[in-house]
Amino acid sequence: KGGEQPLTRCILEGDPAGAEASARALVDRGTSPLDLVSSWVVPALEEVGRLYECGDTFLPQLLASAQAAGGVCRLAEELLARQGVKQEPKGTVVLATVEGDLHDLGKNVVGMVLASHGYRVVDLGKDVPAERILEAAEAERADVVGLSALMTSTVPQMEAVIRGARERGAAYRIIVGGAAVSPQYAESIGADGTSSDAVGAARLVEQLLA
Ligand code: B1M
Repeated sequence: KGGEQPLTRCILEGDPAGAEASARALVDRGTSPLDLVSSWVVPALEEVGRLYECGDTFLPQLLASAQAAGGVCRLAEELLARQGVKQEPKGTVVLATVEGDLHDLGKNVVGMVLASHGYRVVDLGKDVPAERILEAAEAERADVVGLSALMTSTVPQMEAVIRGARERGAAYRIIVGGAAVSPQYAESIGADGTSSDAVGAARLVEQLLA
């Protein structure tokens, strides 16, 4: 959507307070929490990423933009939690960004969309070692484990988790995603599926658990 929206501008400029105020204004005018993230935050971050890749913006600005976007995501999560998905959860999804990788904005969006689709989401955070993911998956009786990685240097960690799960004879499914993951790569490491966006991830989980 248009670059004139104050929320887009505040994320691009890395202004967390302004971003939150603009997000609240959008919600007051009827924007749903999920729409806030998918229609405004994700496109703004994509633009930030494009500027960074072109060398038109630098790491400190990137960090500030990520903070502004993260604040809006937390607000959306709070609003979603307040709306409350009351029915019995359709299943449990354990989510993590793999070890060595600090990129968690995309994973957080995936978590939000899954929660809004009625799943219990156990989010282990970012930079999570394979062993911890495997232990949590067992302890939480996961139906699906979702792994996110944004860097070519960290995607091999996904393979480590999948190998560990197979060695343990785990019954849960494992899906992978994030900008550094291609469908070919997902297939080559034996993942049960991949998706390039959060709504696709929720659809994938529904298919796997059908
Ligand atoms: Co970094 N970073 N970063 N970064 N960063 C990338 C990933 C990079 C591609 C930028 C670039 O150089 N071109 C590059 C990786 C290069 C590579 O390996 N190929 C990179 C680098 C190099 C780095 C540092 C090394 C920079 C440095 O320090 N010199 C450093 C590494 C830190 C580390 O992890 N150890 C670093 C740091 C950071 C920040 C902390 C500043 C910040 C992250 C803040 C945070 O996440 N809390 C950051 C950001 C913001 C980016 C870019 C610009 C944007 C990522 C983002 O949040 N996108 C990114 C460039 C890019 O991707 N174009 C870049 C928005 C988000 C909503 O999308 O995460 O793709 P995304 O998630 C999507 C889908 O991928 C999918 O659904 C989401 C919603 O639609 N998805 C899944 C994600 N996970 C999924 C899981 C699923 C299914 C779908 O199933 C389980």
